[in-house]
Amino acid sequence: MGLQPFRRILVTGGAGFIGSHFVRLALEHDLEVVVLDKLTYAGSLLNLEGVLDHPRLHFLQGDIADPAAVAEAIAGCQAVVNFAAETHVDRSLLEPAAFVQTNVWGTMVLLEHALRTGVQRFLHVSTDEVYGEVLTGAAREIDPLHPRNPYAASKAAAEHFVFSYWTSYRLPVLVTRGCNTYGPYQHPEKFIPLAITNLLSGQPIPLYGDGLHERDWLYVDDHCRAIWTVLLHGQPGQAYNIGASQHRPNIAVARAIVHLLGADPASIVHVSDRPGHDRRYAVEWSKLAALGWAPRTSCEEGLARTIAWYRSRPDWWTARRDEAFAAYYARNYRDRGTPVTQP
Ligand code: NAD
Ligand code: TDX
Repeated sequence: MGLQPFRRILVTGGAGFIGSHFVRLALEHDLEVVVLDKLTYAGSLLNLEGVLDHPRLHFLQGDIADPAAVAEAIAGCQAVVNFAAETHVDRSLLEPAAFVQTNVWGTMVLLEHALRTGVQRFLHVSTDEVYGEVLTGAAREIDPLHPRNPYAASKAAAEHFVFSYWTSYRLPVLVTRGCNTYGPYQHPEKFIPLAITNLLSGQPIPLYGDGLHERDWLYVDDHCRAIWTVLLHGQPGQAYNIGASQHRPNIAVARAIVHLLGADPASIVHVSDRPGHDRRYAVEWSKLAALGWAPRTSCEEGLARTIAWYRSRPDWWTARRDEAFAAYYARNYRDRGTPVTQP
């Protein structure tokens, strides 16, 4: 496939964290970008600041599970990139139904419309969590899926439908399984922005369990370039892992953030563990490397950039953090018996 095959693409969830970075990347290329986003608590037009009035960007507020909204958004598009999802594991433990509705049923609605309109590419953004915990080594794309929390289960279920549309109807699908991603515009419910904004607010970092759970940390720009690479050069019907080879136990990430912010090491507080907390994720990403992609940002460099952004943007995160506390964290933390207080 040539380097610039699409005139118009649909990006669902393009007002969320990774989706909004991807929209910026896509607009650097000569194509029209349609964003369909429900603007849940996790999405915001502010995430698209600077490009919202771009002449090649078309924003539609709507639900991927709503056939009428999807029909309108997908018209004239040659490719779909599906970021839209409920994404927070802790929320999925409390309210799993929303995860099935958006992540599974919403994906089904998109697949149906993609089939009807005959798109050239349907890229579904999945996650390394579908493999379940990987205690040693690294998961390969051919490994079986063993999701262990409701979020991961909904992402795995969606993938099964996506691949069934390849097998059954030859819809040209692609799946990416990215590892833990961080950077500007990430909702402060997720670990790295939560740790940064808590310290900036004079609150401790609540570390689940012993803090030795390990994740591979991918800077958001690298994740977006990986998705772009797969969209253009991936083979239909295939999954591609996206890793960063920047594995760190959570406690090391917390210590790095404390150090970079010059905070008191005693600000790291162990709290009771997340139920069913996956001990370790790791993916083998040579299949994607063969398409010419490699991550460019080290964890240290990415963390420094991310901290600088959150330092400069309390206008972006303060209300989100307060809302998360009010709607969710107060309850979650109370259940965990942590010393964190609602601001
Ligand atoms: P996010 O929670 O920041 O954004 C999700 C976006 O989807 C929001 O803008 C929200 O409004 C929108 N949305 C939710 N439900 C919708 C619906 N029914 N219809 C339309 N829009 C809807 O998420 P993120 O961290 O940017 O993740 C994006 C994608 O990448 C997700 O599919 C997620 O599973 C996947 N992923 C995330 C990570 C990570 O570490 N953040 C890692 C691997 C994969
Ligand atoms: O307060 C916290 N304390 C803590 O110790 C939070 C919010 C998290 N953690 C731990 C749990 C995890 O081991 O930090 C690690 C990262 O947690 P999250 O940011 O919630 O991410 P995770 O559960 O690993 O899932 C993330 O990566 C895969 C994203 O949220 C998913 O959308 C993505 O698919």
